[in-house]
This record gives sequence, C-alpha cells and structure tokens, in this order.
Amino acid sequence: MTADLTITDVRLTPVLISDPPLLNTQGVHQPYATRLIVEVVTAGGTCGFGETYGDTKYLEIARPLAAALPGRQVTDLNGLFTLASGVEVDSGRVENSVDVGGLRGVQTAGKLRLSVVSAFEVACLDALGKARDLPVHALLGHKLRDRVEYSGYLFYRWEQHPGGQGEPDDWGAATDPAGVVAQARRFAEDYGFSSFKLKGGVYEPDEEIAAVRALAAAFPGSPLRLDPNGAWSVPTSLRVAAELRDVLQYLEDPTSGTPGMAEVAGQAGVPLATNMCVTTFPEIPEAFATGAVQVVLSDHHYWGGLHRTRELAAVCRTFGVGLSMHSNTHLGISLAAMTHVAATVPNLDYACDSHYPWQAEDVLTRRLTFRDGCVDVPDAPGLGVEVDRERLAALHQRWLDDDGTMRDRDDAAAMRKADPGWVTPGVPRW
Ligand code: GKR
Ligand code: MG
Repeated sequence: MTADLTITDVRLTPVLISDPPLLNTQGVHQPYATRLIVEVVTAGGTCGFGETYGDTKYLEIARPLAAALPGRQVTDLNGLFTLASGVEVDSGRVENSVDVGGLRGVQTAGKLRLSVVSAFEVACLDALGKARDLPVHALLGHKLRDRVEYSGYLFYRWEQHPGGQGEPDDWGAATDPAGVVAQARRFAEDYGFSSFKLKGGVYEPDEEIAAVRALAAAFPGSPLRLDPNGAWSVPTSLRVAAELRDVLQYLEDPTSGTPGMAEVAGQAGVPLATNMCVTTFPEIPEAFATGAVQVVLSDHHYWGGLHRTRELAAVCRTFGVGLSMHSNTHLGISLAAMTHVAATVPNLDYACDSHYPWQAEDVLTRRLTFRDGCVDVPDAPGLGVEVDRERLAALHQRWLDDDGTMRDRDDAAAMRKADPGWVTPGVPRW
C-alpha cells in the first residue's frame, strides 16, 4: 500500500543557536543566531524537515504559508511558489538598494518569499524521500558524486563577544595574518579542508591582502578566495586583484552592484564570484551580458530550494559561468540539503563554503562531519538526518526566552556593544 502523502500539519519552530563573534563589513555576529525549522507531517505519519532564516520577516511569510499547506500533497512542490506569491510582504521589510541591502545584496519581497519556500520544499522532499525510502538526491535525479567538497570558511574574529555574552569557545582571536593562518591550520587539521575562503571587508584592504599572502605562503597551491561583501570601490577592487591575482581562485563580491562588478571583471585578471549581485533569476541577464560574474554562488535558501538550484546550474552551464555555493549561519538540516543538491549538479565547479564548523550547536541527533574537507552524501531515506526533539525544544526555549534582541540578525547592533559609535558603513567603504 502506498503511503498517504497528504500534508496534515506544518510545524514552525524558530530557534536561537550560539554563534561566535565573527566579523564582517557590517559588524560582528550576535552571540545567538536565529534559524527556522520547518516540519511537514503527512497523513501517512511521515515527518520531513527543512531549515531557513528565522528572522521575523521570514516568520511573517512562513506562518501563512504553513497554514495554507494542510490538504495538499508533499509532491506539489511547484504549488509552494504559487501559494507563497499570494503572501503579502510588509514593504518595511524590503530593501531595494545595494547600499542598504546588507550581506545578501538587494532584498526584495520575492527574495524573502523564496528563502521561506526553500525550507518548505526541503521539508517536503525529506518527507517524500522517507515515505518512498529514497534519499533526497535520488528524488533530484540521483547523485553524481559520493562526497561534496567544502572550503574552510575563515573569519576575522574576536576571542569572545563584547561583555562575555554567549557561549565561549576555544578558537581564540584572529585579527591579523598570523591569526588567520592559525585558524586555517586548525580547519585543515580538524576537517581536512584544502581550500579556504576569507571573509574580508573588515580591515583596511592592505591588511587583508597581507592575510591572503600569508595563507598562500602557509598553504602553497591551495585555492584561496577573499570576500569583502561589496565593501570596496572599483579602483580598490582592481588594486586588490592586481596584488593577489596569482594566488586567488576567485575574488568574491569585491564591489557592490552589477555595473561595478562588470567594470572590475573587465580588468581584474581573476574570476569574480557573487552571492550578492546575482541572487535571483531576473538578475542574471544583465550580469551575464556584461560579464560581471564568472562564478555564481548559489544558496538554495535564496534561490527557492533544491530544484531551483538545479535550474540555476543549467543556466550557468548554458552560459559557461561557473557555479559553487555560499552559506550563512546554518544547522545540519541545511548542510544535508546543500550536500544532496550539490551531489546532483554536474557543473559544481568549486568547493562549496559552509559556516557549519562554526556552529557548536545543532538540532540533529548525529551531526554531519567533514572528512578530507568533504561531506559524504547521505544515502538514508530523505535528507538522511534525524532531528533530536529535545535539542530542538531547548533551542526553541532560548528563542522564547529572548527579550527580542537576538531574534533578528543585526551585526551592527552587536558591534555597537564594543564600539558605541558604530554605524553600518555605506558602500564603498574603501
Ligand atoms: O556570516 O558574516 C557572515 C557572512 O558575511 C554571510 O552573511 C554572507 O552572506 O557568507 C556570506 C557571503 O559569502 O557573503
Ligand atoms: Mg559572499
């Protein structure tokens, strides 16, 4: 008898997870980061899980979407987009300019909806896979590789959060080239990463050039990337590119906006990657026509899920543009989803990046692990991960107990705890 795949219930569980004091051009990570866990339950008794951003603006979309799902089939993935397009988004949540768009570029209502749909899509695929006894990668056409390679994602960071808030860790500070190299060595030893991405835009460009040079000297031949999240002007970007072109695999979002990226790309002598100026399909034509980006960093959350990520891969293949993946703070459900889809994409041209090694907490009974810099593609049904309901409840309780200050990501507010005069820098910063 086939299982009844009708959705009977959708549970939304926002959580707060500990996050280290990682620095970026806008400020510093808060002691706790929010994620939303989406659980879809079928009439046949199967549960499927997905994960996405948990800030209020995403919850506001997730709640009506969750309410609309009971009675529908977990196989009706296309219907999720239709349903979501009917959900009103408060205009105050939308940022239409690259100057204020933050670390993810321009933030439109459509993009917020897609980030929410992605978690529902993944939850439905997880449930469907479990009901059919198939791994998610098989539902996407089957894996093409058994392991997916990730790069070590290096951050400038402080030893602890201002005022000692949050959960301590033993990584120590990394605020100069020696600290960055020490962090990379531990990443290489603990997880086997052999390519590295440094989050830049934090210090003067010359200091970050020195850090990448130090990495190149410590790890000769390793692919390296630097990502200032659009903080530099076109001339600064070109200067950094000239200084580092012999050691960089690619330069990620050196400057903000597609026209500026096109100007840099024309003369940089190194490929440009983005997770800021190409984050939706409508942004592709201008960027590809002007040669602004040579690598698109997909993120299944932005792009609306795993099927849409495969559609993006097809477009990139068609235009000879490279593809890889970027990440934000995330848990194991998302790492599993990233790994499944990455395993099915023929043109995954570069190691993906993941914040996961920075996350000491998770909602899984058994965390995914990196070996030789890779995650094994799960072959168990669905995503192949199991949610620990006690952990989920504890992390949700932390969200319930929060006074509201951590429920929405605000790296500038966290920075003001150390530097009261801090305001989010405009672009270009340098
Ligand atoms: O976690 O600070 C961070 C990153 O800057 C993140 O927010 C970015 O979205 O990692 C991302 C990136 O590659 O731009
Ligand atoms: Mg980036």
